[in-house]
Amino acid sequence: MVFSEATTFCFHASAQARSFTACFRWGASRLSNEVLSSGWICRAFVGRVRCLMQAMKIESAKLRASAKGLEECPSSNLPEFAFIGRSNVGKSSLINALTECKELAHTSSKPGKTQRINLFTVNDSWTLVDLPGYGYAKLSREKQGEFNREVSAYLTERENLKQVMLLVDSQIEPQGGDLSFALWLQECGVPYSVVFTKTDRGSDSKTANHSGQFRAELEAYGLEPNKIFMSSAKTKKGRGQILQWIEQQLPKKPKKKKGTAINLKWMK
Ligand SMILES: Nc1nc2c(ncn2[C@@H]2O[C@H](COP(=O)(O)OP(=O)(O)OP(=O)(O)O)[C@@H](O)[C@H]2O)c(=O)[nH]1
Ligand SMILES: [Mg+2]
Repeated sequence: MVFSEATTFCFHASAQARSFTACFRWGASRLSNEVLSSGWICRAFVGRVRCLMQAMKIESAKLRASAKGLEECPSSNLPEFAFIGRSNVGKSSLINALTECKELAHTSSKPGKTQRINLFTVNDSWTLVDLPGYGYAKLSREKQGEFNREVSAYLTERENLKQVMLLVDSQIEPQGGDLSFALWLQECGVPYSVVFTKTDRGSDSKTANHSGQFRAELEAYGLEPNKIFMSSAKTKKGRGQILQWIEQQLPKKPKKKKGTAINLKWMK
């Protein structure tokens, strides 16, 4: 092929390519306009996301035991999810928000309300555990020491403990006590996740700032929680994500086998 022929061919080819591209663009824009204007793709997408995000349905939640220490905790095969954190961080309130039972766990604006290991059975298949908080200055040294011993024994020796949810107040700057607790959990090999609480209380930027600082501190200490959640017991923010994640940690229920249809007509 000589130069001129080649140029003509190139011209035709590029003209064809342009018209093909134009055709394709036109077709694609018609298609996307129609699809979008009908709302079909949006609805399908949102529906799929909602379906994936659907929180576990809470059918029942009841107090199983209120134990002074590990020895008093009834033995159980159900997976346990224990809530720990500073006094007043919102452990009992979050348990009530998750189960949608306002008075399941006792809450108070005064710190030091929960003083026992409270076990709540949910859907007869898993357990939420409300623990006494740490760092309540007004508690006598003796009492605080007793709590620490009992809670530590529970956290390190309870065989069916699946995950510790370490609650951290999103409205205050990172506290040494919370970081030390995360460090201790990691050193003991106890699986844990972090849940920032009370996100409704301050502006989004304040919440993001404090939680960001805390995450940076975790990283600086080489701490790696399994998950990090943002939550509010008041607005129920994070409820869906926490429940969905808990559900993923539960043993899978065996699927019911479809029975073979038996034809009994021949017996007549
Ligand atoms: N605005 C707001 N207040 C909250 C939230 N969670 C808890 N609170 C309030 O914080 C206070 C303490 O809540 P609790 O759930 O009793 O805290 P706790 O961690 O169980 O406390 P202790 O049992 O003393 O360790 C109460 O006045 C709650 O109403 C929240 O998400 N938003
Ligand atoms: Mg409490």
